[in-house]
Amino acid sequence: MSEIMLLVVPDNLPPYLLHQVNNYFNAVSLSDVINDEQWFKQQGRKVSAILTNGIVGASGDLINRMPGLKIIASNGVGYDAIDLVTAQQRNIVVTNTPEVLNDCVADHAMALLLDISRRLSESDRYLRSGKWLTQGKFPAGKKVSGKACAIAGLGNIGRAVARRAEAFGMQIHYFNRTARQDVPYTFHADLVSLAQAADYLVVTLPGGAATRHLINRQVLDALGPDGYVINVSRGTLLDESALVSALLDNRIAGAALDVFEHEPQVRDELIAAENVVLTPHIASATQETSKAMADLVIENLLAFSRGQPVLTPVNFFVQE
Ligand code: 8YV
Repeated sequence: MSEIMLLVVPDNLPPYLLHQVNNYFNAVSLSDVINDEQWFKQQGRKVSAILTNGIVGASGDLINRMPGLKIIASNGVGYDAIDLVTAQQRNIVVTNTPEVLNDCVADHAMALLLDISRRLSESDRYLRSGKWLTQGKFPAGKKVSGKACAIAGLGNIGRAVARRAEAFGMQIHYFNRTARQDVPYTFHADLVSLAQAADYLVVTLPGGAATRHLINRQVLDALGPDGYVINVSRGTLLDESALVSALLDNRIAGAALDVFEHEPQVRDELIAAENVVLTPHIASATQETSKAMADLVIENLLAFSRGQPVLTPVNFFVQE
């Protein structure tokens, strides 16, 4: 067991990760000490590592309560909830879990896309509630194959979505900070132009202040009454009020969402709407990928504890 004192920020670590953490480190749960000033005074300086995830992250206040902090290891690819400015000022290494979740997040994006378009969840509700017996055949959905899939953010996850959409014979359009030379897809320099070209607008841009509400009323109107929006990134990307009014006014055809502005709160209007598919932030959450993410978190922390370079540091200067 490493001598490192590790503060675990989330309450709900996946069981395998929790097991590994307790196996390798002297771990303390934040919820046990959060209001214990005495603990922070006496023990806080011994904490050299924080384990967190993409949702709860680590605030500047929390980071600054631990003068001996050297590493923040996050169980997730997105690090928008971690105060990188404070981490950088304090020379704290931040690690995340890139690559290992690309396939599952992209699979989930396609599952959402197929579900909202072919009305799978809605038809499931229809059957279970007995309406097939009383009201007859369920209304037709929309064909997916051959349509335009527009991807907002062609990073690793966006490209994994594009490869899957290609297999459905879809035309791929994308928006990215810069045009990519290594893909045959159609580049759009802005999101309105991307949405105009889209039957399905799949959001895979990173979260954070710089991308907040990029998918706004203007973009949704450009998507139009036959277009669907699918979000597997962060709820902050989508202006949810604009989304709700676009859905209620039928200015877009539907939305399939894995992420929300105020998780785990989800707006009543979204829950009530039939042309919406909702999943509780599970895009990466398969048994295989959860394990791969957990293993990477532990490898990063073990490397740090041995004085070796961490495997997947967040690059403070290239924030895609
Ligand atoms: C995780 C995520 O579920 O990778 C991310 O950024 O949002 C998800 O894969 C989240 O970090 C909770 O562990």
